Amino acid sequence: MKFSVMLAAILTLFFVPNVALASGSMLIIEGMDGKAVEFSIKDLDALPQTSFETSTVWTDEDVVFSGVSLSALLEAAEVSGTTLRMTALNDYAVDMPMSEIGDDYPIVATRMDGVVMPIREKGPFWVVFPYDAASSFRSETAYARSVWQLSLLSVIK
Ligand SMILES: Nc1nc2c(c(=O)[nH]1)N[C@H]1C(S)=C(S)[C@@H](COP(=O)(O)O)O[C@H]1N2
Ligand SMILES: [Mo]
Repeated sequence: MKFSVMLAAILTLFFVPNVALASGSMLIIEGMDGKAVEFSIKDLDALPQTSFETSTVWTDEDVVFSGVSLSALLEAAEVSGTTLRMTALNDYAVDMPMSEIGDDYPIVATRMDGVVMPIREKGPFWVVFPYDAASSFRSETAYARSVWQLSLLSVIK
């Protein structure tokens, strides 16, 4: 076996079990001034973690989402404003008034049931609400804001 192939195999074995599947993707956060900060899943892991268990319209069973609350993330990125645009890898985008962001919801989930989510399972970053906690979270508005494959958060106003 070529050394480079062997090295690649060893690195794969070493990293795959946890965050490697998702670690290629970065979440970009852009402020009104156009300044952008990139967060890897490891960067998100270093911030205070929030989690909740809930049913969803996307899963058969209740699941536990964990990650960083959107408010904590925006604070860490030092951005503020009145309207947040959330954009996905497929260019789906939705705007959310920042006044409707709670302390604990939505969260940018990095894991479902403790496991990182590959792109094909709506990861690696998925904006989710505690849907069971209030009927307002089971609304078309909240579903439209449940952006999976999140790639960019930008303050537009
Ligand atoms: N990445 C991404 N997230 C998305 C969407 C999308 O097209 N792409 N659609 C949104 C809208 S408008 C709604 S109502 C729900 C729809 O989820 P469903 O397509 O599984 O019914 O996901 C939201 N999140
Ligand atoms: Mo929707």
